[in-house]
Amino acid sequence: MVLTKTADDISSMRIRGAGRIARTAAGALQEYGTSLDCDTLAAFVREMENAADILCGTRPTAVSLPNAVRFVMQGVQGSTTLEEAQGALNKRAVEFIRDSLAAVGKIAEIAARQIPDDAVIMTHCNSEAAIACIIRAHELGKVREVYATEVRPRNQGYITIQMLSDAGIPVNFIVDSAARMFMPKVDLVITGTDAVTANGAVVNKIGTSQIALCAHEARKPFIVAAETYKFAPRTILGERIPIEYRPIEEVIGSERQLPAGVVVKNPAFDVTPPAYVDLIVTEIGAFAPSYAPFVIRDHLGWDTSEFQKDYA
Ligand code: RUB
Repeated sequence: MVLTKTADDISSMRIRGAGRIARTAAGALQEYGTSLDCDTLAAFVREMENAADILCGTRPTAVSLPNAVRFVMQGVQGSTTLEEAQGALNKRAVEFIRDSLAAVGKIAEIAARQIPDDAVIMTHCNSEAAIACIIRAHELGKVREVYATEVRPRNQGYITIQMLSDAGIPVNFIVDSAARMFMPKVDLVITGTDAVTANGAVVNKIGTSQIALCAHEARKPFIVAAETYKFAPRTILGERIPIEYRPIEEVIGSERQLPAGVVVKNPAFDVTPPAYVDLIVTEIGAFAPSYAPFVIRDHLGWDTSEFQKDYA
């Protein structure tokens, strides 16, 4: 079944990166809804809610996933007839995917203005939003070279260096632990994000916070490229972003024997405090991390009374 396959592709990271995960989930909901043969609105909503739960359970950290699912499902849940629900599902899925892709272009345009001429840029992990910013700056003739990290244990850095090389950008490929050594050579750091919390903290690939710390120490701007659907509404009520821990085989490989009692830990993400983030660039503008609650309240349109009932 397409839905189960998509869920598996996301949890196994064949589909990865917060934006792509979100668009894939929206598309999977649309496809699943189209394949359903329900007689009543209630049955359709029930099936769709189950599908939404399956998708949201695949990766816990990227808030883009529940935000995308919620956006699409609002159309289904707010309908009064089966036909209306099916129409709303299609419309909202198409809208989400279109706006998500457009957001990346707008972010790139805004962020490129922040990049000085002859810039040396560091990036971490593989973020389509961050890479779009670098490529746009390169098109404007502003990029001298990029330092891209390897990103242990899943090595997303290889995808990044391929994308940058394909765009004709000179790349230095470094191991994650070399970030501080090369920080004096860079003008700024750009990463993407899986979630921005209400206090402006940035949750991104493990190692991001170390790089942000190094950038802070070296007085280099740390810029985050974030579509507004990467902001985490429920953090307004104090909820924390769950950090995904992945299988230890990703770190040690299946063949390596460890001494008895050694515990391997493999967190996939970490949290960069707002104090180390200079600018968050979204499709609605570039601002300080302290603006995060306003994005959640005013732009995402989350009314806290909507989920107050969970805490009643
Ligand atoms: C990917 C990652 C990316 C963000 C943003 O982690 O941390 O920086 O998801 O990416 P993983 P994008 O490889 O574990 O999914 O800008 O493409 O949404």
